[in-house]
Amino acid sequence: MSDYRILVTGATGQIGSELTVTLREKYGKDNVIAMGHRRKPSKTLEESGPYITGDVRDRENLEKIIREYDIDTVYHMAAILSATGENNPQLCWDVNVNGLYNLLEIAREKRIRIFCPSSIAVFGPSTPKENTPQDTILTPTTMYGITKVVGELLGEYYVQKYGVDVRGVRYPGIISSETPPGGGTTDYAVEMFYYAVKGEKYTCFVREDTVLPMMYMPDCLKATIQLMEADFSRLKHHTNFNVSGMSFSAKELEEEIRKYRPDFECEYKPDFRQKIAETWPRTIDDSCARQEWGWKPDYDLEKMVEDMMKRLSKKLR
Ligand code: VAH
Repeated sequence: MSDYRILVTGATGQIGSELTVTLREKYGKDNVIAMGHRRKPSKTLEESGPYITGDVRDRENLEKIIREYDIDTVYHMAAILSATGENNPQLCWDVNVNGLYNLLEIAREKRIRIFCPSSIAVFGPSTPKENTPQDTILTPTTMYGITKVVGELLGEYYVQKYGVDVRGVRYPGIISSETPPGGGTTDYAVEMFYYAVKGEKYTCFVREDTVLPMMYMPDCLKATIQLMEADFSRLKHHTNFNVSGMSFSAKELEEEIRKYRPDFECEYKPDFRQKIAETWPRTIDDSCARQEWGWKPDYDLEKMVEDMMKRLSKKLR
């Protein structure tokens, strides 16, 4: 066990839900407070430890929670993702920027540590698409991407100006079997599995030749916790580490899944999310994360699909 006192915001989300359970296994269930907002928590989440509802935009209530639960570390997973963010840019800004600002101000006063995820959505059409560097042009064209650039810069400002311990990684698309994603451009890479296992035809909302950086959930959780356990004084970057597990096209994913479901059918009907996907990189250079805190992914496309098909076949039986 440990003496960490952890709050996970966005604990009912795709990453937050599995991160909460993993942190509870590692640090003790009563040391990890899960906070959700609108989405109802799963039975697993509710039964695995303390669960509260809250809104990261409500600074007073956030301060009260951090005080009452004696929190010293926040994994700030609450966010409006790229596709939802384009349908409601004002809400996206309010949650992603004002929510983080509230936490940073509390962290400045109470000396708490913050993990705040960024995303490959910080890159835009003018960024090199292959082997995208750690330090490069950030001109995102989505409100979500803009809020993540602001988050990286605001977090770094609090590191330099106030010595607050703020860390983050630029998540690629995350694939998982427990909690479906909500409102992301990369959601097709999860939905395809569900349709294949249910024996239904899938209509993919990006083109078959769309290639994006992706990561399997076990690697996502490993990167998150590994960065938070690294020696902060050894980090050159703090809030914006490039990390990646693999890159593949929607067609390559379809073909890998078909090795397990030969009758699986997939058609491609790009919608507004195709335009978002086209502004993001195809492959990522994550050498800084590897050098500064020992990052190394465990899953590639084949290994991920094999594990996902096993888990979903059991879950959806
Ligand atoms: C999204 N899953 O699609 C998120 C992620 C890189 C993509 O940030 O918006």
